[in-house]
Amino acid sequence: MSTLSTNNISDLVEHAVVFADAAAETIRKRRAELGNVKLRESSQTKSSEVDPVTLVDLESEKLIRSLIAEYRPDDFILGEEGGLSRADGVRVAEGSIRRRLSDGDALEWVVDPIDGTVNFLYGLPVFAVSIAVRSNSETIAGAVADVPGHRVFFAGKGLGAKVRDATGEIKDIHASAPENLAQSLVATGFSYDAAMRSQQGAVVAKLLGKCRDIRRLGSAAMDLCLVAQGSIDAYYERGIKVWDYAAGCLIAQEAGAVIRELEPNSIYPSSSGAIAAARTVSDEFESILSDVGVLAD
Ligand code: LIP
Repeated sequence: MSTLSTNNISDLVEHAVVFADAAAETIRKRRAELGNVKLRESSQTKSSEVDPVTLVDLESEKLIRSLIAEYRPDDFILGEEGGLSRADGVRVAEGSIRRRLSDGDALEWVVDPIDGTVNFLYGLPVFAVSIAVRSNSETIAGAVADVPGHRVFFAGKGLGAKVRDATGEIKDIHASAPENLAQSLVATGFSYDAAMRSQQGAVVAKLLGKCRDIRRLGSAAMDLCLVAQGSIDAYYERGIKVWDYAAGCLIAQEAGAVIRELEPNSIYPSSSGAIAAARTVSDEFESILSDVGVLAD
């Protein structure tokens, strides 16, 4: 459990919101400057031909890293594009970083500079900046900026979940309370690996008849924030990374949802993932996910 005081956690949340906001503003500006053609020309691929990284992903992470370095230079940052390093750039062996993080005497900032990069590339309005702060592997602060929506979701451990909307108004947010899974709107996502996507499609086929409907929005961070505000009743996904889900899981949990980080298992040997569900259907949801192989160990 985190030993940081509420004041410390509030301060971390406040800075995560400011940093996510700044990155979101840059992303909006740069997309307008580059336009579709130059944006595509600037993008490369990573784990597969359909896993893109754009120039703006890199610029966003560079900005966020610089802001964190100014605020807490001897913390560590795990970024989707830049990996794990000390915030101020001082070289530290990964083993030493892991020891300091597991000892809890340093904080880890987990950053996805653009979550939903494919949507960003195609101009679809569902992509976010996700910044989580973890102490000894426990997420204690998180902010997710909905870039097209000009709003920021945020939460601190034990402090509840909130959203600052496009007008600047701040509201508490709460997960939904559907009667049962058959009445629940479920969100999920799919891997960049074609074989895994086919497997995940077969799982969705089994699930579709057991819930109200399925949504595939393209950003884990946004899926989790929509669970937090009650717009999605339950979410699950395999094949995502900690930077995709860390902040969103805290926000959903602080909004009253039941969350679970998923370790690799026999069905998905190389894949972690996450689940977030309204409390009224979480047991039924996890039981169905187990039946269809998402949770099989
Ligand atoms: C994305 C996730 C999404 C998943 C996509 C992709 P990225 O993250 O947020 O839930 O379905 O395949 O992994 O790559 O845009 O940061």
